[in-house]
Amino acid sequence: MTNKKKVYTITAALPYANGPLHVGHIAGCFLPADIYHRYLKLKCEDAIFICGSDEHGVPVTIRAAKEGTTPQAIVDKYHTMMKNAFEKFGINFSFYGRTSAAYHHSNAQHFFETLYTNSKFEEETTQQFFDTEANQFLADRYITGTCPKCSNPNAYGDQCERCGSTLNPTDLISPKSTLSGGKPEMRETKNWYLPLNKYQTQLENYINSHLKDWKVNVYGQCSSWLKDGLNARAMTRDLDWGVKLSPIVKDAEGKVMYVWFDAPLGYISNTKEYIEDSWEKYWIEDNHTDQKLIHFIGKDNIVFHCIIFPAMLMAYNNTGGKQYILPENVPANEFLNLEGEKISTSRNWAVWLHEYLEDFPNRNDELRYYLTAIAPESKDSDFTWSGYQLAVNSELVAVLGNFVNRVIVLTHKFFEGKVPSKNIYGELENKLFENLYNKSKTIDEYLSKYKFRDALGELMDLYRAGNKYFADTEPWHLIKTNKEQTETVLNAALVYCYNLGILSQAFLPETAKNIFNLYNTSPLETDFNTIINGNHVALETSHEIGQAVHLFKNIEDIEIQKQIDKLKNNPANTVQTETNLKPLKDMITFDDFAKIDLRVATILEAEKVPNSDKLLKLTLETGIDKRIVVSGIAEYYKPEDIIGKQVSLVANLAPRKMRGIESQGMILMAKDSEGNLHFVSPTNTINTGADIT
Ligand code: B3M
Ligand code: ZN
Repeated sequence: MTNKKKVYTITAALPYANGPLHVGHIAGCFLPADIYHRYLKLKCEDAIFICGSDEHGVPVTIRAAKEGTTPQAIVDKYHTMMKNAFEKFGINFSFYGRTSAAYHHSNAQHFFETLYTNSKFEEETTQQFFDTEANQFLADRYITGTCPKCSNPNAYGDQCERCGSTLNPTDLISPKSTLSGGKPEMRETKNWYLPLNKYQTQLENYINSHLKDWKVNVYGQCSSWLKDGLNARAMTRDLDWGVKLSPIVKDAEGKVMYVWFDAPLGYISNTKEYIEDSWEKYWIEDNHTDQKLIHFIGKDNIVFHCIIFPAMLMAYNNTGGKQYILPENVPANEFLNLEGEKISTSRNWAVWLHEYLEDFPNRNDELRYYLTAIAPESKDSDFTWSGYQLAVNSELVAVLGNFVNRVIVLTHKFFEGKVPSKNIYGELENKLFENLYNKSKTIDEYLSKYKFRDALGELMDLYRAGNKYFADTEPWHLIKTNKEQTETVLNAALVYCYNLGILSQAFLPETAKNIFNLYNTSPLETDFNTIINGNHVALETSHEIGQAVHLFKNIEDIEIQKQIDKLKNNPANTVQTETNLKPLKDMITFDDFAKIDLRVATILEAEKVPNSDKLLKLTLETGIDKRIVVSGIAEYYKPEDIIGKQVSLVANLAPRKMRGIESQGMILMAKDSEGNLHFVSPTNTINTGADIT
């Protein structure tokens, strides 16, 4: 038991091959997974990092229909695009596969067959919409109609995007097939269900055993699902795009596996394809191995990884065959927003990874840094271009790059580019290294608990301490009076900086490599462990280092403005027309209009109005006074996110009491087609109180 050898399988959610990757995907799971995998490798652990494209599911077929091509052509295109972007960005998968590959189909079929022949499925016949013209059953997304709740004429069979209600296709008033436009008819169809209820107790025990080591958001979602009681869920669909059921399944004509049945099996197929001979070491229980399976995902995938996939594995294990291990941890992230709004691929409100790589060549670590520093680990977070610029300029350039540069430059200036002798370290040096040992331990601890943001913060503190050491010792003055002492200072700084390079590898791999290049050397495999075990890696006296180069460059305002313009001016965001425009109001005269006093105000404070889901109480600076305005925006903006925001204020509206609070004016909001409210703000920051004319 105690001598079991640990092995790790790290997975990142298989991205759908129906569009390119954006920063939300990267921050959500790929980057933390990559950092964690690199960290395990630095610790000399046996770890593999498995991912691949998720190529099935209705979204792919819809995309294909839209682009007038086949699903295979769509997934070929996006699989290649994503794989290239990952490679270029330095997400270092051990293996990146795809679920349309034959090896995955046969693995998923074997799994399904095993459950089928061991009677682990329940067969159920239901009525479903069928398009007689297109001659196929209709997935929920293929049916539109009028929403019974809000009368939106374009609601989907699974959801109304205007009022947010979850729907069944049969709830729609006058349903229509999106394939033929015709009225679908009801037909009987048989599907195979996994009775999740049969695993309720086993799942409860499993989830409860992780009360302490799983993130609260993950554990919380799971227990609330379990509390509601689990039902049987269909694991097959009437579709022709997906993994076909094997021929031994009776009446399987025209059916494929539900995409959430085959996709998680992709983790296994891809491992098998990667290491055919030793895949079982990572997935199948045995007496001498302690397997750790860690799934990095976004919060919308929690139930699939923590309930449904484990239930599938439990069902398989119950057949008496190979015994699969269950996920050890599922450190799901929350969402990353962009400039205060939800990332939306359809509105093109996104920072696309392939575009970033083109616009900011050789600046991978800058994005890795910023996305880790703002990682949505425990709540949603916001990517802003100005935040990115600030992180690069004031942290990477001013703190990290500056320290490394000074170490190298001073060594050349005073000691011909050779590591000077250490002489005897004094109090300051001992303190410097003591801090290094302590913080490295903390970094190790944070990383082992998936707290990447905190770990990175500690690392940056170490770079800051390097700058502080220079400020305290002033080698540029010291050299004039005490050469021996200057040797000690630069020896300490060089060694310290090299050790920081070693610690930086998991977060900033390119930067670490650049540091090692500057030092004309590279670390041993065991060096990371040396440091986190409370020691440091020394350098040989007289070892020659290379010439200084700047590791990072400032990001100029103009580069940031270009990105913001690109976001805001893209056609999908500007000429998006409302589907349900309201009719024009009666004509008014210019004098009528001129009565309205409109001006720019800045939000100083914001808080929720007690007992109201909708209202925020805002304190506004108008330039001439400070005033309270109550605004119905609580569902769209969090108080803490809007401090400092400039808004348009109707300043001469007669005061009104709302929930006992006097509201002195009204701020203008624009309502999008989904009913969400957005501030109407100046495109550049201007003086508060400015007239809106
Ligand atoms: N493709 C959903 C997503 O990308 C899905 C993940 C599959 S992981 C097995 O959000
Ligand atoms: Zn609705």
